[in-house]
Amino acid sequence: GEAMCELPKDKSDKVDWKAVRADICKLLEDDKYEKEPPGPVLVRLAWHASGTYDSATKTGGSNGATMRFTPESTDGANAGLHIARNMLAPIKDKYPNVSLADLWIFAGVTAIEEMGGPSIEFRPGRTDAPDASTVPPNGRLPDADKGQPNSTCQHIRDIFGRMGFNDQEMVALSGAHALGRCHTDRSGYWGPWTRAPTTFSNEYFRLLMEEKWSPKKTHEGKKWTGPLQYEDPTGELMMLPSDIALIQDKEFKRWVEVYAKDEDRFFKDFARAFKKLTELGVSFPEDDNILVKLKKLVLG
Ligand code: DDH
Repeated sequence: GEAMCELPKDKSDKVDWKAVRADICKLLEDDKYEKEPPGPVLVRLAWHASGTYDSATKTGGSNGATMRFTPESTDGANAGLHIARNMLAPIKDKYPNVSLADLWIFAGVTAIEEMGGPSIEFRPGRTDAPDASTVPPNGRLPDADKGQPNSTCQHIRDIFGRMGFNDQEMVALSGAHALGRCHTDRSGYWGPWTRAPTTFSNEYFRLLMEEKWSPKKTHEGKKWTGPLQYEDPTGELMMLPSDIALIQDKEFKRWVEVYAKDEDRFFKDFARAFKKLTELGVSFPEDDNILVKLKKLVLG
């Protein structure tokens, strides 16, 4: 009968997600972080937890919360993300039925929405790997200057293609750089992309199209000795070589133009792509239920 087809209920069924959300919102507004609100780094945590996915081997991705383990925790690309993980630890303690893997993604999604971005459908169901046996190898996340000067676009396509994204999705996802900033002690780069780094908008695309970007030469009156990055004429805003690559490639630039002109379109495409990103390699109970029902239909 019907009961036999029912799968064991996930622990996340017992979670009051509204209450979890309220606690994430409290964190986002905590005066303790007045200087640098947590929203952007929480988005980056969700993205880096997910961006290790390899569609060929079906390894990596947000399931497992493997960034707790080495070598992933020490991947240079993840420098500074312990800050985001530590911020969320008390919320995990308060809601033991929430997996860390779900919490990292839910925090990112909540942060995007609270910073004025699109609503993104969130589905719980990720589980935490008990040990390091499923940790993906380091080096799967994009590098801001790999392939300079001629094959940065190839690098972007290699990395995001491996996850299963097309050009349009790659550009849409890059729009997250409306948020946050680079920290010299994390990535070696410096500065924010936009003047409103805690507001989710299409500002990143508008700045890419409208500003004149040139290699950064000085910083606070001294010679810039960091890696190649670009600055606007005021020197206050920045772009990475991988950001500039999006206006150097005809196919990428087409989408930069679309999103610079049409914020609604950007929000729609970003929401879809971010959901896809954060669900790579995750199997949800409801998907399994559909399979069980289909099998029942076919096999009787
Ligand atoms: Fe990013 N990103 N990112 N990024 N990212 C950095 C910061 C932030 C690249 C490099 C960097 C995405 C794509 C790329 C966010 C979201 C997303 C920093 C600075 C570097 C470097 C880190 C630091 O110093 O603190 C590169 C390269 C790519 C690429 O596509 C080629 C994507 C797809 C997203 C996303 O969310 C979908 C956010 C948010 C930040 C700001 C973090 C902060 O602390 O502020």
